[in-house]
Amino acid sequence: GNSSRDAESHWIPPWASDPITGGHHAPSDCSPGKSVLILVPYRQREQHLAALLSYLHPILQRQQLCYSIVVGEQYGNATFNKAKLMNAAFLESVRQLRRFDCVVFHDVDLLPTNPFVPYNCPAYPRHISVSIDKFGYSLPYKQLVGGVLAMPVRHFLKVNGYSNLFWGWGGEDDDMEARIRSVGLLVTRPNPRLARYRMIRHQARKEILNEVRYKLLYLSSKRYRLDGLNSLSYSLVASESRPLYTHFLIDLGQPP
Ligand code: NGS
Repeated sequence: GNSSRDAESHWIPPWASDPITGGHHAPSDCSPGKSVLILVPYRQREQHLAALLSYLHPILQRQQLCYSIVVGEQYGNATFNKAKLMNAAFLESVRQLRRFDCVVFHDVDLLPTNPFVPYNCPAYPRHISVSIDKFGYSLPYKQLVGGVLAMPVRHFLKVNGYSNLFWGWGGEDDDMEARIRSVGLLVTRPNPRLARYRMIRHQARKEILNEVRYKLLYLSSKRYRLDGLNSLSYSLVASESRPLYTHFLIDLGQPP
C-alpha cells in the first residue's frame, strides 16, 4: 500500500528545528514586497525531492527569506507537461496561500551547493542555475533559462506565464526565454561562483521527447499572448499542507 510512502513524506528531519508546516517560513522582519514562492514541478522523484528540501530550507532560512515551498505534482500517467504544471501550481499558490512578489521555478534534481546562492528576486528575471556540475560549471548556451529561474511575479504575469503546449521533454524553458525577450525584459544572472549546483543523477529513464518543440519555438514571440495563464485549464485533484512543503496534485488532461 501507500502507508510507508505517506509516512516518509510526513517525516520531519532533525535539521528542521522550527516547524515549517506547508513549507512556509516567515522571519520576524519579513518585509512586504519580499515574499518568495519556490515552485517545484514534480512527478515520481521522491528521493530527489527529499534531498532538495534538505538543501533548500536551511539555505532559505539562513538568507532570512519569507518563503513558501510548493510542490506541483502532475496527476496520472499522461505525458509530463512541466510548463503547464508550473502555471497551474502557480495559480493555486496565489489562490490558496497568499500574495507572492517573487516566484522561483526549481527543477527537482538541482541541489544548490553554495549557501549564498541568491533566492530572492532582483528587478529583472534571473536565471539562477548557471553553474551546474553536469555542464562543467559553465552555461551550455547563452539563452538557457531552464533549471532554476526567479521572476518577479509581475513579470511572470506580464509574459502570460509559461506555454501550456509543451508535452514531453524539452523547449518549454526556451519558450519562456523568448517570452521574456518579447516583452522587452532582460535575463540577469548571479555570480557563477555562488550559483553552483549538483545535478542528481537520473537512473536511465525513458522520457518522452517533445518532437514538435522546434515548431512551437518558431512562433513563441507571436503565441505568448494567447497561450499561457490566460488559456490554462486543469483540475486540482488534491491539496495538502505537509511538514516541509505544500502539495498540489494537478490533473492537466491529455496531450491533443
Ligand atoms: C535544450 C532544451 C532545453 C533544455 C536544455 C538543457 O536543448 O529545454 O537543452 O537540457 N531545448 C530544446 O530541446 C529546444 S539538460 O541538459 O539540462 O537536460 O533545458
